Formats: sequence, structure tokens, C-alpha cells
Amino acid sequence: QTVVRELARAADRHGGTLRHQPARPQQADTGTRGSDSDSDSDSDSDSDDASIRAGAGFDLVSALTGADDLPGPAAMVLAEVDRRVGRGSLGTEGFVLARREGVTVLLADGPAGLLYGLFHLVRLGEAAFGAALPIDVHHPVSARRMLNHWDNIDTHPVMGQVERGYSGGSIFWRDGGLTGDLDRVRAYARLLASIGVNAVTVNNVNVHATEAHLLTDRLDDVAALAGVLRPYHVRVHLSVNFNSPVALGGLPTADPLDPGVRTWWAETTRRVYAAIPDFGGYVVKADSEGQPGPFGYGRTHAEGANTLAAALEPHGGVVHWRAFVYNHHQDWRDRSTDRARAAHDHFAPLDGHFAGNVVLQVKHGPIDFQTREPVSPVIAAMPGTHLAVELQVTQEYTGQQRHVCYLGPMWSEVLSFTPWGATRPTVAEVASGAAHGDERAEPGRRPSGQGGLVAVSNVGDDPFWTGHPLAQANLYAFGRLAWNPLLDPAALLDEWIELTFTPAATADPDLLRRTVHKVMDGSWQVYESYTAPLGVGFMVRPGSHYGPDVDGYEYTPWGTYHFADRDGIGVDRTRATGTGFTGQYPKPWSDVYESPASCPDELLLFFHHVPYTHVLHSGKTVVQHIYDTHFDGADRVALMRSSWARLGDAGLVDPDVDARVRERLDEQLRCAQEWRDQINTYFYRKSGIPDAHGRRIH
Ligand code: GCW
Repeated sequence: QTVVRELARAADRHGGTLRHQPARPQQADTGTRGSDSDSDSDSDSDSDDASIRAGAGFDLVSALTGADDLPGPAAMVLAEVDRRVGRGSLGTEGFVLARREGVTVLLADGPAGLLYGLFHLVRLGEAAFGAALPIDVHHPVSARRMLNHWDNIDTHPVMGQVERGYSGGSIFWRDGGLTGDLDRVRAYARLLASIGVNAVTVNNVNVHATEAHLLTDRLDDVAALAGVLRPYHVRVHLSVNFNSPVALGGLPTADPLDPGVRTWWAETTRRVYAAIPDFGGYVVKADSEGQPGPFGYGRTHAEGANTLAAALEPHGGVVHWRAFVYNHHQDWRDRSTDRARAAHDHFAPLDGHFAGNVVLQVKHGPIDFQTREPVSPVIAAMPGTHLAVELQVTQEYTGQQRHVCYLGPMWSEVLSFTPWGATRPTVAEVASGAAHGDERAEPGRRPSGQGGLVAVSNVGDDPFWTGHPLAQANLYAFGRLAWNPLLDPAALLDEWIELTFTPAATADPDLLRRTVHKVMDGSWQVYESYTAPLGVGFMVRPGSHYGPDVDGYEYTPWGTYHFADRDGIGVDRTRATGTGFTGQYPKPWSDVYESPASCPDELLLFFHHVPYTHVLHSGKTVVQHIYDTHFDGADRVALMRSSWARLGDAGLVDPDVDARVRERLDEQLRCAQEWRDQINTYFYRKSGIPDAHGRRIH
């Protein structure tokens, strides 16, 4: 019903009418004028038939493929779909869109398909109602496209309410309980559906005492959220604490092999499904940064994950088990421990030991969502395990939604990386299951793998949703890439600009489009250029992770070091003389990364310790590269700022959006200059090598 109402609205916006044909016709003729069903007083309990006006002509037909009595153009399209892909092959979420004889036809096997078709229609805009459109079959490449909210119910004294959140408080939780603003949650669900996201966790992976209770005595709150998300085909998942049997169940142990513990998980999970029949499953951060886990009981992560998986299995649920496991009490003097190695060391030996409904959730890089990292070697090491790749939409290490940093290009690079060197499979194909013999998942084919893409959400209760209005583009790009990783991030930005700013309705559409592109297109590289150089990572202020502090993490237990001295910088991760991390990659990458001669410039300091005078493939020395990129990066931010100001001055964007973006660009420029000066000064003082161009270094 929700979808039909939305479709009617879409038709109405184009001055058209909708005819909707459900699987089993509820009444003979279902032509409807969109506006008739547009009223907010429509409740889900209202029959849509009540608002359907018989007899009208129609411009849009939406129908389930099981419907009888389809009008002519829809029947033609269906016949062609049957011929091409076969009846029933659109699956739960696929859809077909075409325009024939002046009628736009949207067909799906089920309501979720219609929902996604609707939003595709919205993206097409006028084009959906213009010239004939060929039959276009759409499927998501991965079955699960999930956002993890690092939201707490309580407000944490240091982290705030949303851990690494830069958009205000949680949209789910307020004042120690469920939010009173479920309309906002409903709007969020619609937003998620519009980008193809179909799963969310509603609490932080660091599960604190209050939030642990969501699994048991605060389950009603989760059920309430699930009720709001459900009409938009978004399933709720929960982050759970591995020690729940002790903390919530009063058992003496949480040992995953203990029969009492297994029964506790089974019983608890049964109650979850009694309250939320379409519950998605659990997300677990175990033995990581202080969270409890199977190591505490002498068990492996496979044993831990499989116990939770067994509890979920009868109900069709899944466990997303995070591979982000490392020693955060490292002695910085100990050069043999390498945090980059940790996930592979822990998990690769367990390949083949995880249950079928366990999904190992792997951060895309081996360290921690830095601006530039190689792809995690775990992704190539687990052919017998379902994998999901985790991205960070929230900009913890990429400017915290105060800096413009469009991450679509970074993710696209990760997803199209080929871990075995040949042209295929790609990281995206590993994540969708296609690489390892799950039914082939690619655009236009129905996915069957368990894995997929997961990202840490950047949404909060901020009026612009994401703090920085331009950070919405990251959320948009994540959803669209999770649906189809082959989409071009520049084209996604086009889509987002059209949908967000409706340039055609302004006095100067071209200036609007051009400027937003100018500000956002290369913003990831700009951010990279004024922060930590050549893949070395961190150099952020400890704790907040915002702004520069070159040695902030250098002598800490966190395992994130750059090893700069008077002669050189970088981490030796080679097999020959370093930590051996390069050996975790299959060929050709194990060799490409091993030698500074073949290692890509942008990752040089991730893999090698080199002198400041080392000459890059670009022809520059490392230290001159550092100076040049840092001067250039700050200058480019100044240009981004003045470009945007011209747009704002021309009155082409909403004044509130304009004001917020300007305020953020002011801060970005201040901060970029701070980065430039601290980094350049630091390396000048360490190396004693002056800038070849004699620019000002403090
Ligand atoms: O990047 C780090 C963050 C932590 C986060 C952790 C994780 C939720 O600094 O705040 O904890 O990653 O991914 O678990």
C-alpha cells in the first residue's frame, strides 16, 4: 500500500495517472489519479482500492507479474520479460521498467521490487514519461545492503551519543529510550529504500550496558523501529554483546560451547523472532577494543560465531561477525607486531569453519578506514566463507563531515580491485558471492550470496541528516554502489545533484551542476593531499581523530605508527626485512607491494620505510612530494570555497544549505592550512631538506 501510494504520487507529479494491478486483482479497474491518494490522512489500514478511481486513462502501470488482466502495454512487456529471463526470475527485489505506447510499465515479482522500481522512476524523472524506454531489468548485486549505526541509547561522556557521529544525536534513541519522533524514522526508512539499503543495525557495535538490553527486556523498542522500517523493506539487525548470557542471562559463563549458553542464545533468539518475525540477525564485535569474545573462553572466532548462527538459523537470520580484531595494547617498542596483519592472522586459518549463515564483515583496508589503504588481504583469503566488505560512510578519518570528501571514487576503486590480479573477480564479486561459485551475481542477475556491502552510517538527527549537506552524497553513493558496484561514482554524483538541488528549476542549472562537481569531484584526493602522505595513515589527533597531530599515535599502544626519523619514513611491511605483511596477499600483489620499485606511489609508505630522498614514480622525492601536495591541497580547498561562494551568491541553493556549507568550508580551509603547516614543518625539521620552491615553512 505504501508503494502504491508513492507510485500514485510519482505519476501525479508528472500530471499523469497510475493504474496498479496487484497479483490477485482486488477490483476490476484500478486506474487512479495520484492526488486522490496523496493525503497524509491515508493510513495503512485504508484500502488503496478505496482511493482508486475507476475508468480513468493512465500513464503509469505498476503490476506484479502474477497479476491477471494486465492492460496492453504491460502485457507486452511481461511477455518479453518472460521470454528473456523467465517468469519469477526478478526475485524479491528486482524490477523491470519500460515505456511502450505512451505508457510507463513497472513490473516486479513482489512489492519490494515495485518499491525499488518506484525510486528508479523518480531518478529518471521526466525521462520516465518521455520517449519509449527499452526493457530494462534491474537486480541488486548483493542480497544484503546494510548500514550499521554506531548509535547509543545513552550519551557517552566522551564519544557523545553516536560513536564517531558528526550529525547530532541518534535518530532512533533519545533521552535514554526510543525516540518520540517516529516520523523521522519513517522518513529515514523511505530515504534508505530510495538508495536500495535494506538492512540496518540500530545500535553501536560497542555494546554498552544499557544497549545490551535491546536483545531482551528492551526488545519492544526494537520491534517498534522494525514496524516503522518494514513498509520500506528495511530489516532490523542488532549489535549484541558476546557476554550477554552472563550480563543478561545471569549464567556463570558465555563460553560458546557450553550447552547452557547455547540454549540461552537459542531461547533468546526465539523470543526476538516472536516479537520481530522478519528480524535480520546479529552483528558482533568480539575480542576487539575491549569488547568480550570467544578468546576469553579459549575458543576460536568460528566457535563463537557458530553458536550465535545456530540460534538464528531456524529463523533465517544471519550473524555478521566483524574481522576487526587486533591487539590495542601493543608495545610501541615491539617492531614485530603489525596491526595490519591481525585480521588475516586471526581469520584466514578459520576459512571453511564458519556456518553458512555467518558473514565475516571485513573492513575494506587492513588498518582502519584511513584515507588511503590497500585492500584488506582477508578478502582474498576466505573462499569458503561468506564475506561482507565494510565501508565507513561516517567520515571519522576523512574530515568528520566538516570537510567535503566525496568517497564514491574511493569505494569504487576498492570494489573494482582484483585481489588475484587478473581482470576478475573483483572485490565486489567476492562480497556478492559471485567469485566463489554462489549463483552468479552481477547486475541483471538475481543474487543468492549471503555477503554484501555494509557501511557505518553518517546519519543523525541533524536537520540536514548528515551535518555537512554535501555528505549526503556519500550515503547516496554507498546505497547505489551496494546495489550495483559497477556504477560510475561521477554519474552517481550527477544523480545525487539532480535529485538534491533540482538544477533545472533554478536560474542557472549549468552553473549549479558544474560548481557542485567542482567542489566534490576530486575532494577525496584533496583531503588525502593535505593529510597523512603516501598511505602512511593516522597522524590525526588521538581520541577525536580530527585535525593533525603527527606524532599523536607514535608512542601509543594502538599499533598505528609512521616511524619517521631524520632519514626517512614509512612502515616496512615486506617479507624481506619487515613484518611480512606483503606475504598475506596472493600474487601478483604480494610481489607488487614487496618492492618499492613496483609499489604504487600512493601506498609507498604503507609498505616501505624509505629515505626522504627516495624518488617516486612521479619523479619527485618523497619529501618534495609531501611539501607539494600539502601546499596544493590547502590551495585547492580555498578554490572549493570560492567556487561555492559564487554559487551561494547567485542564489542557486537553499539559503540554509548555503549557510551550512559555507560555514563548513571555512572550517575546512582553516583545518587544511593547519595540516599543511604542521606536516610541512614536521618533515622540514626532521629531514632538514628545504622546499625546492622556497615556500614558507614554519
Ligand atoms: O575506527 C575505529 C573507531 C572506533 C570504532 C572501531 C570499530 C565502534 O575509532 O570508534 O568503534 O573503529 O570499527 O569497531
